[in-house]
Amino acid sequence: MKIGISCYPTIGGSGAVATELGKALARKGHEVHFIVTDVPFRLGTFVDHVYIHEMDTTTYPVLRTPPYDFSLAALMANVIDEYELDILHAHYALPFAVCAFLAKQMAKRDVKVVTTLHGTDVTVLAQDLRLKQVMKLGIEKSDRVTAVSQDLIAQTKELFETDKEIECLYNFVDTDVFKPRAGDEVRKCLSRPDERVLLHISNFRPVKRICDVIQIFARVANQVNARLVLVGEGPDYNAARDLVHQLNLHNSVDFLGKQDEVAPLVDSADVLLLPSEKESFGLVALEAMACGVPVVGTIAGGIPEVVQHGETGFLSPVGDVDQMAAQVLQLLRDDELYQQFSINSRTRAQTQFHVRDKVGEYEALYLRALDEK
Ligand code: GMT
Repeated sequence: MKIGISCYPTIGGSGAVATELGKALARKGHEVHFIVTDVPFRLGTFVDHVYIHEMDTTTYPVLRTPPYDFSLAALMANVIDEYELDILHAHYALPFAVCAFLAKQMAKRDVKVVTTLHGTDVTVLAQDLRLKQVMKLGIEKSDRVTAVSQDLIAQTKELFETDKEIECLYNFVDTDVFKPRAGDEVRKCLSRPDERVLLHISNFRPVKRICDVIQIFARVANQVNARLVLVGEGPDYNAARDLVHQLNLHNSVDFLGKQDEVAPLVDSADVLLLPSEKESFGLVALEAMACGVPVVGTIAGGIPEVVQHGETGFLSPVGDVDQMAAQVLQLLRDDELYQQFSINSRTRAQTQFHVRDKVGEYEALYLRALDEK
């Protein structure tokens, strides 16, 4: 098949999933065209059968804002016709599904539009009633719609009051890349030999509750020798730094900023913390599980569909930092329990969320879309 993919190329779960999907499809011999504003961060080195079409938009003094979405739709239409695309896969309802709808009207070729909902588009952007109308159009005019968890499907149906069929296609992980610690090199750089390592990776948006991460760590570090590694940047970065200083934790908390390649960091951790208040899936939780790293997080959104409470990690109500700290301590103090959770985590990632299986599910979905007149 010839497949176009449009996504946010910046660091984040949706961009990572879209890019890994494109790479995996290309490795299976499909022709993949990324239609993007920048080269996606996870693309890495050259991949055969992958083509990048970078968008350029018009700026002119009379235009108060560049017509970004129209430029993207026009580029999509060009790529559809020029490269004879069969499928255009939009990751995020806004703007990509809407641009794809526009492109379909402009293109001469009958491309099928598949939209994948990743969460923020539905749970945050749809709060704006004007955007909600536009997003609803994008969703309903797509030939096929998928969401990354059952929870996100339920939320989408309720928020948009739509009967549109939405299929659940879980995110996936390459368990050859995310695997239990290969060597101790990164771990040695991150921490002292006697320290336990807690890790959090996110874009530091308020929904990630970064201050809860620090409060959990403060309680854990009070009992055991531990280090907190924070990866990412975002709006709550300064609040996080302030809290670390206020709690006098600056000698045991490291801010690593944005990192393109997270696998060596994830596999160096003992526990991943994900205390989000909204999370459609939690890709980083899956990546941790693939590395055999148990997750302590919240019963929020799609997290319980990824992390099994009492099997691969522990989940608590949002904001219950005391309980989450107690759960981290339970894992760190009980070697047998820790080993069992670690094995369960890796097994679950390999059997339920393997890239090979999920890419096969996307291919089947594309073929079903193409079968429809
Ligand atoms: O978590 C974020 O804020 C980034 C966001 C994104 O758009 O990349 O992640 C969303 O999509 C990921 C991939 O499907 C999911 O794993 C995240 O759970 C989801 N984030 C939220 O729902 C808050």
